[in-house]
Amino acid sequence: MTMSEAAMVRTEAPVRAEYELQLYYWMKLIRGFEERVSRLHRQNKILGGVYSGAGQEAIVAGICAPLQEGDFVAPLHRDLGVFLMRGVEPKVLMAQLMGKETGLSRGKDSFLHAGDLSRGIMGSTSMLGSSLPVAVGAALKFAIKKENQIAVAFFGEGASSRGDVHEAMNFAAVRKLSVLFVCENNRYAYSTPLEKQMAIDDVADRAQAYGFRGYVCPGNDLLAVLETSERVTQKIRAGEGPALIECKTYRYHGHSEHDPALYRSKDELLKWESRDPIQSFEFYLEKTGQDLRRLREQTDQKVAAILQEAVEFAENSPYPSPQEAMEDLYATPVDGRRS
Ligand SMILES: Cc1ncc(C[n+]2csc(CCOP(=O)(O)OP(=O)(O)O)c2C)c(N)n1
Repeated sequence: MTMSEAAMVRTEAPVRAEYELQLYYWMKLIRGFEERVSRLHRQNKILGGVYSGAGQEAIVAGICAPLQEGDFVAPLHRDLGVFLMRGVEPKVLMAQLMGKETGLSRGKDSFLHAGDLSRGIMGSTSMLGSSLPVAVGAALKFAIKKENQIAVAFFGEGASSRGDVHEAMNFAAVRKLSVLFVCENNRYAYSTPLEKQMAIDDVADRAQAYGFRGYVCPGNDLLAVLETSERVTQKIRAGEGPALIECKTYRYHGHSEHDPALYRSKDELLKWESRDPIQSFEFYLEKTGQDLRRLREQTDQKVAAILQEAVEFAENSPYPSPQEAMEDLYATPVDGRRS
């Protein structure tokens, strides 16, 4: 069963249990992928920077789970899990990260600006917050064409202090567009702690100023994120206009793999690691009667096999030919002429 099929029938109890197991698998796959990429980065096999989202998997899984085919997503630089959950094959994503011809941009870029418009995944630019107006534009298209899809824009609390973010939220509210803004508040924007760039506690409070609802939820708690995103996406799809979900979380690694994150204490990291999204969800699954040891073993084996295949595929893929540098630079005119 695909994620969106499961989402449609998720209210029936046995299906719901199956759905939760699938989300467990997704979180494990995303964590495994993140950790493998960090290792490959140390082996100098990854093109460009690596911005690990380890520790933030419950947000990606919980927000993406109720999405449907045709919805639009604008992920953050830390969201490779969004690519996986929206259907990009792990091996293609790995090839993208290694700059290989078989990757999404056929070797022209690192992960940072990767996108896949065939799956409604917007590639971000380096400017923080710049993808939010694009997501709002996608929602404007849905409104004009009377399509019942939604656009999801992920951003960090650091980006929330940027002008683009405010313009995007204001416009989305004025036009009552179907946009879900998702703030992954991991307490640091590079080395800048929350308190040094925001005079309020919750980014979600900002929504009210534009005329829509902001929700705060514990971002390491998959069930809490899921419950909020299911409820809120339903409202958005029903035409109630935009909403903001702020998920409180923490990134385990530094801003990127070259950042040892000496600006935060070991104690702080330890506290957040003790609220690990995967372990917390395992605790829940065990309480619901799952044989956790078996489940963990099976899932780890499945994830390891997928990752192995992805790495082998990417490593064995060629780098692009020089000619490739001249391809896909401009949109092909409708009549097919290039001049
Ligand atoms: C407009 C702009 N300013 C600064 C930067 C440099 N920069 C890249 S990521 C980052 C921190 C982002 O923090 P946040 O938005 O909270 O997301 P996080 O990385 O914590 O997930 C900064 C300052 C940038 N890319 N764009």
